[in-house]
Amino acid sequence: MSNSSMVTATEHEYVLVLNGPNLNLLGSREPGVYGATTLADIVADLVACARGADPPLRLEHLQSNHEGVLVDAIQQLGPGSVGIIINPAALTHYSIAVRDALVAVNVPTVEVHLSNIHAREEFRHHSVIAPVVLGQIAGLGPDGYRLALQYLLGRRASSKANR
Ligand code: CA2
Repeated sequence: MSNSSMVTATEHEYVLVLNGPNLNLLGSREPGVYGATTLADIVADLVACARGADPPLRLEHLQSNHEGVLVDAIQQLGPGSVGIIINPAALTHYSIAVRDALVAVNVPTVEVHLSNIHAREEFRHHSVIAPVVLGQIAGLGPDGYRLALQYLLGRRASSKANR
């Protein structure tokens, strides 16, 4: 098998990255809370990190301001993925629909928040998503996404080693 076809053989593997309402505004408003990095910057960093993995993998990214669109993405793209990285944004605090979709697909999932939701207003302290995911990273800014990806890559490597 040539090198290029070996790479192709692994490129069907992908991590699903989902971002919820208003995260399309990153970098343009409220830099004091959410920083100056745009969502495109965050995704570009994740794509580079995923490509540099051994073996490389793809990223499927979706940002939506609509709960049902995110639920559809979890249902349709979740089952074929290596794992899910999700910043549900405000949906974190009340979306039973997103939570139920994550439970239904049963894929390793990491919840990410740019800000430390536990140090902010009381209504942000509770996540309805946290109990059904592997873990939550909050307050580390854009690095949280990369750390989540590195974690999922490590999980993929150890699950392959144990086959
Ligand atoms: O810290 C996070 O990542 C959040 O998920 C962000 C959500 C917020 O509702 C969560 O409590 C914590 C808000 C995303 C809105 O993003 C904006 C970005 C720039 C300007 C305005 C909103």
